[in-house]
Amino acid sequence: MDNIAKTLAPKFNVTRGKVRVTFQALRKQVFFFLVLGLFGCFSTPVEFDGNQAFRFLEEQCAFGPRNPGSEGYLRCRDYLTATLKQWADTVFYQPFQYTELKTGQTYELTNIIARFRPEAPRQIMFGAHWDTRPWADQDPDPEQRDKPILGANDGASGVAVLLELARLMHRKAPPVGVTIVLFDGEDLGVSGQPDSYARGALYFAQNLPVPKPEYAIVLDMVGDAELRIPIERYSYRQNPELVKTLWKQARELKLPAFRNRLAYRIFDDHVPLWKAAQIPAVDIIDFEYPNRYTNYWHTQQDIPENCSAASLKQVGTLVANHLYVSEK
Ligand code: 1BN
Ligand code: ZN
Repeated sequence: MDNIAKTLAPKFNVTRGKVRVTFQALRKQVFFFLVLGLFGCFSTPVEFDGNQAFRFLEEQCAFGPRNPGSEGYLRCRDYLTATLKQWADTVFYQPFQYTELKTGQTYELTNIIARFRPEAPRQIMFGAHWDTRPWADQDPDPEQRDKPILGANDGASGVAVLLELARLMHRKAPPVGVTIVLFDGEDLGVSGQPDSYARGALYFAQNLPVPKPEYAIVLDMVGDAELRIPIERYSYRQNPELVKTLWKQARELKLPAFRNRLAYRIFDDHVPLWKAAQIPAVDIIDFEYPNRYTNYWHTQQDIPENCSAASLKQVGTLVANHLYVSEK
């Protein structure tokens, strides 16, 4: 018997034919399981490398704007595919078409899908959009509004966190099966027509190429250097339990960006996942970029300098701990 087994083995006393466990041995056992239980509750948080995630953000931005059809888009698609292939069990494309409303142009688009432990009985999913907006239509300078954005935050940030999560899952297999979907065609929408956004998520949900996951966590605009993430309203409607679990976990992990209040309603990739496939999806999004007084969203100011490794680390820490601690 090894030492632990010896410590745990109760000492028996035989009195008038009855087997009795001595009080001392029982006390030792209770103490041991108490300590074990405490370690179970407060297991070491998983380390997430925010600096590495930030390098993934910079690498995407180094291709320039990644709006559909552009040179940066095609080169970035190859980069994301090759990067995920290093770590995932399988990587494949889901091609689709979309005719954009502003110019009438039809685009060939691609969702990029990477799977980890596809044989596992339980399956969950993480998503982020990899395309960037073809127009900086919110830019204060009218001259800039027809030019594409760089999309450091709106595009690259969510993907960067998921690439680092993929690298982590290669080193330590996740406790459940995980599908990462990098959606295309999220940002070809026109104002006032929410259905013209999130086209890749809609196509994915209408043509599920993987077994339906139990739920999805979508990341968008998570790189803002002034990160504040309230609870997005569609998320709370679609999956209140997951929202409560995530925001509680953020409090326990002392991640100050996560704010315990309900805020805006954003038609993002999580909405078609729920509407078209009943995947209860939650969006982690900071829509006030950088704050309520200034707006870099859909402008030429959506650049790496306005994002931070510390912000990516907070979001990555939450999703990694959710995956490895809550789902264990
Ligand atoms: C998020 C980032 N979205 C676009 N870029 C989704 C969105 C759709 C936000 C409509 C506002 C309005
Ligand atoms: Zn956008």
